[in-house]
Amino acid sequence: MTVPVFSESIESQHLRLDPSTYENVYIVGDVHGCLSELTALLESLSITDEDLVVFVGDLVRKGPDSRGVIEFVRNSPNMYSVRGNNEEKLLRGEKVLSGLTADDLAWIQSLPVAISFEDTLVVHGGVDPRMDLAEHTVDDLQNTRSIAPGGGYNRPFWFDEYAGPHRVFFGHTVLEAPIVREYAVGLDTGCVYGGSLTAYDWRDDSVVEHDVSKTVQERKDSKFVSPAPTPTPAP
Ligand SMILES: [Mn+2]
Repeated sequence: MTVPVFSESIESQHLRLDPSTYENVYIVGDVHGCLSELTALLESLSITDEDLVVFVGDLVRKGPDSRGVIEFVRNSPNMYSVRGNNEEKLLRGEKVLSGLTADDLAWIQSLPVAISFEDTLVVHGGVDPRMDLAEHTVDDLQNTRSIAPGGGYNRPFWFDEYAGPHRVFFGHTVLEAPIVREYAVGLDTGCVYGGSLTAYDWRDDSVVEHDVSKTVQERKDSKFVSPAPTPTPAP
């Protein structure tokens, strides 16, 4: 088992969990305020207090009920989330969400930027295979996507090149379908853009998707990323 090693400032925002104390373990993609979709997904999974639910961040913004999602996760002792770039925008005052209290913001501030258990690492954006994990900043963990010159949406993305040692679960990059590879599992299937909300059953190694019947916010198809080009071959 490889425990991730971060810089001191990240380590203080790294939550290490023990999955053995939970029955089922699920990791859930970007929720973006879609409380009813989240509730429906968790109901379909028959989640109880004995199960662990970890979110990849971006609980908030763009969808109809960010505050409701915050309340729901905050009041669920068996649920944890990393802080995504959209939570960070609220903390930095770059975006404002009406109705958020000082307590809500303090809770958002308290969220870790990395959660890990066994060989699993959950971050919002990703890890950059060109750097040592210990060199990553909050911004890196929340926003890493393209590692091509010019960045943006140019391939390759970090998960096309990353080869472990951790299995990194991430959101941030909106995908046509979940990406499930040996060392990278992408779970943002664009719930708020009329895609689906995806959970990964960690014990069963399987994907559970909840289809969203209505599009909450339009998104250009070009910004949905296809799972191609070439999956990392299993060694
Ligand atoms: Mn997102």
